[in-house]
Amino acid sequence: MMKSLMGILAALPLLAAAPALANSEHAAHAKKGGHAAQEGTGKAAPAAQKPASAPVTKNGVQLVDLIVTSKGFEPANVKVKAGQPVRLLVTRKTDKTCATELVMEDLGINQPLPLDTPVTVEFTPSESGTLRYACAMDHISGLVTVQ
Ligand SMILES: [Cu+2]
Repeated sequence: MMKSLMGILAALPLLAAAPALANSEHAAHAKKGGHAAQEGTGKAAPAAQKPASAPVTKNGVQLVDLIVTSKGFEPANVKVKAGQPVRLLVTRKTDKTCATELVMEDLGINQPLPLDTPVTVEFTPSESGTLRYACAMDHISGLVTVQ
């Protein structure tokens, strides 16, 4: 009885040290991975470049302004809360890209984006996750991160 207990106690410092090592390795790996992901793919990944920005909430509706520029949808990644209505106000400000509509397949949304005209896209995300939207040909895309 005493001996096995001693064995467990002796093992504890090892166990305690292991997660710390694993964490620092993981962090380094994640940093490397993120960097490589940005440089590696030739295809633009606008969602990875900017941190998600939080929307303004008014009368229980999460208001998100999106503009379409030559760089794509800006911001390309927005963060919203699940279970609360979201209203995207999308204004296309360039005629030089093919992003003339916003298609969000997950929600069956296909919203034309007339030039220089704000249009609203409304939905209520039911669960946390990532909603992707893009132009009709899926060249230019953005993300709504639901938490
Ligand atoms: Cu396109």
